[in-house]
Amino acid sequence: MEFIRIAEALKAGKVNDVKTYTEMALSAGKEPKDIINEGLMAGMNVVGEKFKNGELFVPEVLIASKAMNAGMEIIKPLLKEGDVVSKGKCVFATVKGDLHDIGKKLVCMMMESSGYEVVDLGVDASPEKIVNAVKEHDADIVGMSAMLTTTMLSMKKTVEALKENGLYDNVKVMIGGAPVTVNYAEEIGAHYSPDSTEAVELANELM
Ligand code: B12
Repeated sequence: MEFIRIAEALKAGKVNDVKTYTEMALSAGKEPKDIINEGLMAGMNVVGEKFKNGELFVPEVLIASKAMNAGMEIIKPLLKEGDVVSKGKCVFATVKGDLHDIGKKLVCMMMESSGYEVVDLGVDASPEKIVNAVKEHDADIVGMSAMLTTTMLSMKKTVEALKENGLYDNVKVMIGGAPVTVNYAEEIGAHYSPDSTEAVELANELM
């Protein structure tokens, strides 16, 4: 019952209700990892599917993700080591010269709710910044977003920089954004996904 209430409140983007029901579930003795998996993530998975099918739009997804984060903030300090098994470490960024971040944030959020650890470098990230973050965090996946035809070129530069630094063979590169195509991804040595739900499926295949 507690889990259903959390999932329903998350789907409706009711941030305060998600907080309240999460706290109530904890008071009722529910395990933090069950609250995440059967409450928060169960709700978010439905949101992801509906977004993919065109039944929900960006503002609703952003509000749902805010509700998810509100629940996660309460749970995070209570998680025991081993409760959440990380599927892999990812570094995400919108590439140099590009300030669009709504799509990238959605992808990051879906990856996190699917069990990946995500380091989000924000927008306007240079190849050097991305390379340094991959080194620092020993990343398994690099995700790059570009929304402008002009900034797509920075994706290629970043792949080249990963190669020059001997990192390319140890990391999977995923790219996306409105002007990006599967052909471009193949050309530069990366993997493509058209949206956030398929991005998670792609990451699962690559890992
Ligand atoms: C919102 C928006 C803005 C906002 C951005 C706010 C923000 N915080 O992001 C603002 C107003 C700042 C803006 C500015 C500009 N914009 Co603008 N913008 C848009 C708009 C309307 C929507 C983009 C969006 O958020 N879509 C919703 C999200 C959910 O979709 P998405 O980003 O595509 O992401 C999904 C997938 O692509 C994929 N994905 C995305 N990233 C990644 C990464 C990985 C790794 C993977 C696997 C998948 C993936 O998954 C996401 C979720 O499903 C688009 C129009 C459009 N049709 O795209 C124009 C658009 C992208 N903008 C455009 C332009 C020209 C500009 C400006 C140059 C305008 C100007 N003259 O100043 C500036 C550039 C600023 C800069 N340097 O970046 C053009 C680009 C044209 C081109 N082909 O180059 C577009 C296409 C509009 C148009 N038709 O002209 N913009």
